[in-house]
Amino acid sequence: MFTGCKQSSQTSNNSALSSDVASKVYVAPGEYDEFYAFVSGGFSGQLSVYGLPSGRLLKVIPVFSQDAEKGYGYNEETIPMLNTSFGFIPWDDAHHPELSQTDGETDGRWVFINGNNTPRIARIDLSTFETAEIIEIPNSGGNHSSPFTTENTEYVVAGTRFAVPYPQKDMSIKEYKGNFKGALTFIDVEKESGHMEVAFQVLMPGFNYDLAHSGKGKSHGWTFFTTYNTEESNTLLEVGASQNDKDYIAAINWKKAEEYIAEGKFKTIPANYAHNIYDEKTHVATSEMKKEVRVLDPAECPGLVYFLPTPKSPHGVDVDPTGEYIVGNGKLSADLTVHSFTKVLQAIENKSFDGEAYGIPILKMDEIVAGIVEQPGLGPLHTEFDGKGNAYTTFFISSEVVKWKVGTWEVIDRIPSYYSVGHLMIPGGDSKKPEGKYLVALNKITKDRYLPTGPELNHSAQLYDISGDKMELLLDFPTIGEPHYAQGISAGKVMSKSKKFYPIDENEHPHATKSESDVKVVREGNIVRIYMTAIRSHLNPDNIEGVKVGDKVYFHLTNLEQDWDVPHGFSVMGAQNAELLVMPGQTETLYWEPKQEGVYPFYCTDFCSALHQEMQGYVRVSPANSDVPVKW
Ligand code: K7E
Ligand code: RUQ
Ligand code: CUA
Repeated sequence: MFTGCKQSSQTSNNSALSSDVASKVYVAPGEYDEFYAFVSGGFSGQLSVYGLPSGRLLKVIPVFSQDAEKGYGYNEETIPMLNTSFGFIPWDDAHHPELSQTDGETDGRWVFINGNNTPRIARIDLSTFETAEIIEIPNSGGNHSSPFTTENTEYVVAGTRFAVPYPQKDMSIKEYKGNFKGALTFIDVEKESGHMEVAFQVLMPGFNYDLAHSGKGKSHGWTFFTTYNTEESNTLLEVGASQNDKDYIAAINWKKAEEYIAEGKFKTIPANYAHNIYDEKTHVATSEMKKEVRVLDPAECPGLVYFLPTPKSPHGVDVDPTGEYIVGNGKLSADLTVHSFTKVLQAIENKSFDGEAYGIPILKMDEIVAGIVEQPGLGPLHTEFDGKGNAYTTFFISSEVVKWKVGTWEVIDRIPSYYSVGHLMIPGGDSKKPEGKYLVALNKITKDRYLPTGPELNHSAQLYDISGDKMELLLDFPTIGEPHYAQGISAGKVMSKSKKFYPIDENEHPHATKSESDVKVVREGNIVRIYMTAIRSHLNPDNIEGVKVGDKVYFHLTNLEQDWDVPHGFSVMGAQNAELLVMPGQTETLYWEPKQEGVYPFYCTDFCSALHQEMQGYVRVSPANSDVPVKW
């Protein structure tokens, strides 16, 4: 029997919430949140932005997927952003947002995110909250251990999940072992502009490379990647990947890699990958195809890579704020293994190896382990830090977050998650300076937490207060797509840089119309370009004649507003490509192929003023052989 609004069994534990919980998440109308949270959109291909502690959704930034709401991937300016060596790919699976860092601290300039399926890394500019750049990763498959940054954003890394033939070619899958390779890619990020270039790849054995994190402090200069399927099995059905009771964390000395590159110890191999940049001045994206990549072979580069044995298919690898401890979250293990970076360096110096794999030395596990967190839970996936000497690990199977002490390895608190938590996020929790006030658990299963919405429920995030000794659950909020990782940053670091509009006199779009007196319609063969402006409250020109069936029509709409939050939208009846949503001072282009004669209305799609409904007009479409002249 239905007994009221509260679902009886599962939510009963909410009665344990203390009475001041509501005030801890209450952000009064008109007040700002304390933190931004950037949450991956998983299979939505996007990145969502929330305020913490309120859990309010502030924005969805389209990255790898077309977004009709903003015209992203539909307008002519952003279509090239989704170009790849496989053609125009308007979808991806986005997993790990990662904020740029300076001196190991989040700096609020950019956030990077990986596309798994068609290997790509995007950079989002946090002054505009727009995707500024996307680079494809060559000879990679399932770009999962990405895009973790180094301490000064010298690089973001992109590790392949799947080993693939390198370079790609047709061959039998049965010949996987020894022939398929895993490329770990280091992408150079330019200090000022943030522009990305593939600096080099390290060609690794055919394992699966799952996750990564770079060193910091004393381990600055190194990046750690977890591996699974170190048996190099081409099938993971049944036993498959879990035969070995230890897999490895691959430790890459990228400073050493830079030396080898400088000495010319690399091979240049053919590669085919797209690099797409959204130009800051024109607001037009261009796509360039790159043709080769520099590759380092660890067997020929001593000191470049070491393997750290780590029990049972480690998933996340997380480095504590000092850079000393490297946590391997062995997802099939009951314990958490923590390595000491100091001991790793000693073992390397003593050449105390336990054999090698493909020329890569394997360290002895008992010589590098700093400590073991014993039996903290089941199915550890990811760990973050609060900057006060504590670590927090998610346990997928036992569905909880466990707090433990770095150095003593004792469990000091645990709290359930609803349900089956994957990643977790503490603002700055993977940097040198965590802002350890809140923790967000990103859950895989929602079930009875929200009003039922049919078979599919939005994934749930949960906000915990971690400022005291005991973790406290404060809030549930739904997310978009599947949230894998997230990043958080105190609001002040971002909002001070946030742009309010684009100065119209700096608009260098090739088809901009900077004044209403310059509007026009131009025919070149069967191409018709309509140079239109929008300002409250008219679209100009609003009566257009001389377009014919079969023409290729470009509406180049410039928004002349110079004020915060006054976009104008645009679409025309029968438009094949969604709409435009043009920011103040910007120009965007809607491409349209009229298929039938008639008179077609168009209008502004964003309610912008009292006379918004008056922002409308008509375009007349005449038969292909008509002699109606172009007029406006
Ligand atoms: Cu653990 Cu793709 Cu980071 Cu999801 S992965 S949980
Ligand atoms: S109109 S305010 Cu369609 Cu009522 Cu929107
Ligand atoms: Cu412009 Cu509505």
